Amino acid sequence: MNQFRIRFSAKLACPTHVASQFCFSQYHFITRSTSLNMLRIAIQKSGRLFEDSVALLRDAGIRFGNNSNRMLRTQASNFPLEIIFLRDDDIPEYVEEGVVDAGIVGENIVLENQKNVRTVERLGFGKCRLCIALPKNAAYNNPQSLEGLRIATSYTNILNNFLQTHHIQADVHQISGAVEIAPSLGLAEAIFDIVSTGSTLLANGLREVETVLESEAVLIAGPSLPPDHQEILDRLLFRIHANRNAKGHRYILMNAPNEQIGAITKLLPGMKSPTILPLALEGWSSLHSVVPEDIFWDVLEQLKAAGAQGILVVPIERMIL
Ligand code: PRT
Ligand code: ZN
Repeated sequence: MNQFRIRFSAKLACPTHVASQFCFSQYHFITRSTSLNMLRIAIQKSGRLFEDSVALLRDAGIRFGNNSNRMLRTQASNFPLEIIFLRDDDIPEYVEEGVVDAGIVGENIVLENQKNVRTVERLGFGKCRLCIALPKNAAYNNPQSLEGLRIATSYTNILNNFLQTHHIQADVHQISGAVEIAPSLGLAEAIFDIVSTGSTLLANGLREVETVLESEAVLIAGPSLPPDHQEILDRLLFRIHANRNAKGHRYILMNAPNEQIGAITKLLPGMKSPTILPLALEGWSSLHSVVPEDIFWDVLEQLKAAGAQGILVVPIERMIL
């Protein structure tokens, strides 16, 4: 074990040996990322973000083994990427320290942990909101209704920011789990926690009164990466963007009488302009274009009304703008 490893072994958290000088678990053998000529990315080891994080990388064409045998790191076979599996709460610190170059984690964790990291990309999964909730019959008009209340939460930094912004004095109680039961136990009059469907609040007789943060999974990176690592991150981002663009669009092909081409072309947003090819049938053409998913059905109806026939809609695998 070299000195570098020993220095980090005391600093980084392992789930079972937090800040232990004498722990020799695999966590403590993760050295600074700069020593490797590849990008090192941390994703959640298990939990709500694990599957989507793995899918994001695999959809980007990156091949690696899964962590079904509870391994802590793996190397991609076809891209200069090493994947480290961590608890989500530890990811911002590992990124700040430069032990990993990048990480995928909930924005709620990034804002709460207050580490020196930059958000490179919002990823569109792991969506949830951080809300204040009160017992369902408690009065609430505006944030000032929270004055003097005891509020239970695991997100004290985000909550304190919100209270300060609204000049509210409240008693913030930090608890690490099962926040929803705090009011029924008489520990607090309000809670501040993650809500997704709202069913947990409902089951505990609570109602959401204020949304403080809309969160989703984000890709974070250290404040400045070595140029070769930044270049690999840019390549990864390029692939993520190509997939996202493709998912948001459909490729559309149709036949139309030549006299309708002008009207139909006006309806097709396309990437530049539609491709128009003559059909073997005199007076007819085939038009090809790309249509954004969110306006797709409206455009389809208008195309039909404008005389398009034999309309085919095809999913796009990758789209580079
Ligand atoms: O083991 P590790 O520390 O890595 O994971 P964890 O247990 O701390 O986190 P995990 O896997 O539960 O969540 C990871 C991330 O997913 C969170 O940090 C959020 O960014 C995001 N996320 C999305 C959620 C939810 N949805 C969610 N519903 N995180 C937690 N919840 C919990 C919430 O705490 C509450 O208990 O689900 C309950 C509420 O859900 P509803 O649907 O009843 O409203
Ligand atoms: Zn966690």
